[in-house]
This record gives sequence, C-alpha cells and structure tokens, in this order.
Amino acid sequence: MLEQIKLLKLNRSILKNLSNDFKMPKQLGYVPINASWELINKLTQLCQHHYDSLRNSDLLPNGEIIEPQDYQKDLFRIRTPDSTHAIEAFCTDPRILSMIMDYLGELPIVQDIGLYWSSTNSSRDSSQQFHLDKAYDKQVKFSINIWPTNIENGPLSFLPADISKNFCEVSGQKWATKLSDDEIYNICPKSALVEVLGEPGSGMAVDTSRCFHFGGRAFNGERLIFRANFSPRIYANKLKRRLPFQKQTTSNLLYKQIFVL
Ligand SMILES: O=C(O)CCC(=O)C(=O)O
Ligand SMILES: [Fe+2]
Repeated sequence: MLEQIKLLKLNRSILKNLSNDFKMPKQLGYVPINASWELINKLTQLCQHHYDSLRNSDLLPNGEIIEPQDYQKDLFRIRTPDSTHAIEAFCTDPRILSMIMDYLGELPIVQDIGLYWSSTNSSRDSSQQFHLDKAYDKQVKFSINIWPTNIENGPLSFLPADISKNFCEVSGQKWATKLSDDEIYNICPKSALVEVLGEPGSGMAVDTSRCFHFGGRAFNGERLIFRANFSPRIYANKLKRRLPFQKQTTSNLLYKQIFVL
C-alpha cells in the first residue's frame, strides 16, 4: 500500500516535469534520438568496450557466445562493470524516462535490455520478417547503433504507427505476425519504411507493438546494437520475465530509480 502511494506521487511529480524537447508523437509511434547527447556518447563507448572485453578475454572460450550465423545474440548476458554501468545510466536518465512517461502515461518497467550482435547472414527467420511485438499493447523500444549501420548491416526497419494501423484495417489482420514484404507492400508504400541507419550513437525509440518492423537482415556485414524496451507496469506481473535489475542490490540506486527497475 505504501509502495502504491509512493508510486502515485512519483508518477505525478515526473509527469509535471516532463521535458518538451524530446517526445514521441503518438500518431507516429517513433522518435529519433540525438547521437550528440552525452548519455548516448558514453553508452556507445561502454558497449564497444564491453564487446572488446568479450572478444579479447577468455570470457568467450571457444567462441561460445559469438558464433557465425547468429542473427541476434545478446552480449549483455555476460555482465561486466561496463555493461552494468551502461544499463543503469540509460534506464535512469531523466530525459529518457520523461519521454517514455509522456508516451505510456505512467512510469515504465524495464522489460529487456541487451547488446545485440548479428553476424552476416542470409536468413529470414522470426524477427527478420515484418511483425508487431504483440506481447504488449504499447511499449517504447530503443535501438541504438553501436557500429556504423547501413542497409547491408540489417538495420531495424519499420512502418510508422499510422501506416501500420492502416495496414491492419485494410487487410483485416489484427494480430499479424511474420508477414512477407510482399504482403506489406501490397498495401503500404515502400517509401514509408523508416530505417535506423547511421554512425555509432544513431538510433530511434519505436513502439514496436504498434509499428510493423523487422531487423537483422545483415546480408553484408555484422551489426551491433544496444536495445532497451520499456512497457506499462501491468506487464511486470503478466509476463513473469527476469527483469534486468531483479538481482541487483538497490542500495546504490536513487529512490525513483528503484521503481523503474
Ligand atoms: O533485429 C531488429 O532490429 C529487430 C528485432 C525485433 O523484432 C525487436 O526488437 O522487436
Ligand atoms: Fe519485434
């Protein structure tokens, strides 16, 4: 009960102090992030260090984690001080949090955080095909390029929320998963596709529950991205997932951070 009251108070105080310069328009369901932010700068460096430390150390005996022909491997499954630091700084950043709160209308829960590496591949499995992440009604997912990413590295690619909604209305599909490009482009203009391309630190926040998307079609060159998704709190209990911070002590976290994690 006390927790509930604290949470309500916190919600109210953050909602009152939302920043205006970084918001996700509800109609579009996405917003680019700014690669020049100090936070993003540090994040890309920490992720790169993390990758280097795995590559150069015996943390990866026999290439246990990084193997050829994987279109998505989470390298944060091995924790180092760099990875922990990167995760904490991102999840508790006021500008990031206030944007998410404006969009979701409440303080979010961190559902997943990872450093995802894709090898060069020619597969079209699962998330490499158009789909909606229908575990949630809405969410905010960040996808940030740690390495320069062009079309050959399999960028996250998506259709804005209004175009995706139109697809569902016209096709009559509500819970569409794994659609072929042809099925999508029969209804949606190809020119509407947004690709998360660019230098290290380039990235976007996308509601992948409302925007049809795919990624990891790295047909000529590896990809390394930081990904974090935040959902409404109701899903914390519904999906009994292991949340990223569950096992962490809270003693060194600020009061408001504890609620997010
Ligand atoms: O590989 C990607 O960039 C997209 C993966 C995906 O479907 C997701 O993050 O929901
Ligand atoms: Fe997805």
